[in-house]
Amino acid sequence: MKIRAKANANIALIKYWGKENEELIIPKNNSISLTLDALYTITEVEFNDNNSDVFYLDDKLQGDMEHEKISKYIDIFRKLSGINKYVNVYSFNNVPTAAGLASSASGYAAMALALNSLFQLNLPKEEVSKLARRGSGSASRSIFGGIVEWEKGFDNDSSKAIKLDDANWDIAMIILVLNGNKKSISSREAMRKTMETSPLYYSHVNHISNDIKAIKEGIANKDLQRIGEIAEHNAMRMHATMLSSNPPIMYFEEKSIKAINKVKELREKGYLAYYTMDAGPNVKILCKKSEVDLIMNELVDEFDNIIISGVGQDAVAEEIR
Ligand code: 2P0
Repeated sequence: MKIRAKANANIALIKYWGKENEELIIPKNNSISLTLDALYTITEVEFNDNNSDVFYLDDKLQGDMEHEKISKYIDIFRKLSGINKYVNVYSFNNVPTAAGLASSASGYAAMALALNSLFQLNLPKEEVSKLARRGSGSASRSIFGGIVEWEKGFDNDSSKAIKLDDANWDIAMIILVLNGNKKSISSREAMRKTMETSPLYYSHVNHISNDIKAIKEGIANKDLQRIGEIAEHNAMRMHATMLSSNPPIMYFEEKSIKAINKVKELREKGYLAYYTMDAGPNVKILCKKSEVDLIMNELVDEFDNIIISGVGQDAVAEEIR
């Protein structure tokens, strides 16, 4: 039996940054994201007759460290199912891996959903979201399409994602890929350092429940301006916690600042356009789907690697043989 799963990446509008529990990946705060159809991972899994797991990413056999990480992750499924078999994993990203374009989110979401079928757990999506979370926090949100909230919860069972809205309305995201290289500091390490050393961290976290409440009102009213303003402020506040870490953590590059200024210019021209940034220099623009073409006209002369994305659907898995 071979299972193929597909999960879309997501970009947070209210960011996850910092863990309450490192082992179980329980976050400090709730987060809210938009699932994107243009960025995704496809993962195929099958049992093998070896005595180890084998992991290929984009047709490349991965090194010892990656194998160790994936095996530890698959152990969760072996334990839950009581099936002590090893697995071949073949993952394909259509996203530059580890460049702040959420490849670990789609990666672990696809993996969790595929292993859920392979190990015959057949758990509902909400449960698979908890399993995806154990691989990478943001992966919990990629199990669902539309606009998704990861409820931080307080233990393994209560920390899970839920769908807030299908987002079947006039909303899209434009991604300015400014640097597709692997990032210098992983988000896992960066969030740990931020929590340990930034004097601003807790004041940021204390503000997040207000952001969540306000953005949910914006979502319920399909009010892109409200959603965008809150998302922009939340993202820059998160980056302020990184900049105030010791030593400072900075994902901004010159091109990121240029892109942010461009988004402000778009707003001055009357477009609804808002920027957000994650653990990498790339800038994502939240905008109306109906204005994507016009906004693209404004961007193409200045930026050469641009991805346009609509709203992604729930992750799916199927048996392929
Ligand atoms: C997010 N990021 O909410 C935030 C915003 C980056 C900035 O989730 O340690 O790869 O595997 O749980 O999920 C990136 O962190 O971290 C992330 P782990 P993850 O999208």
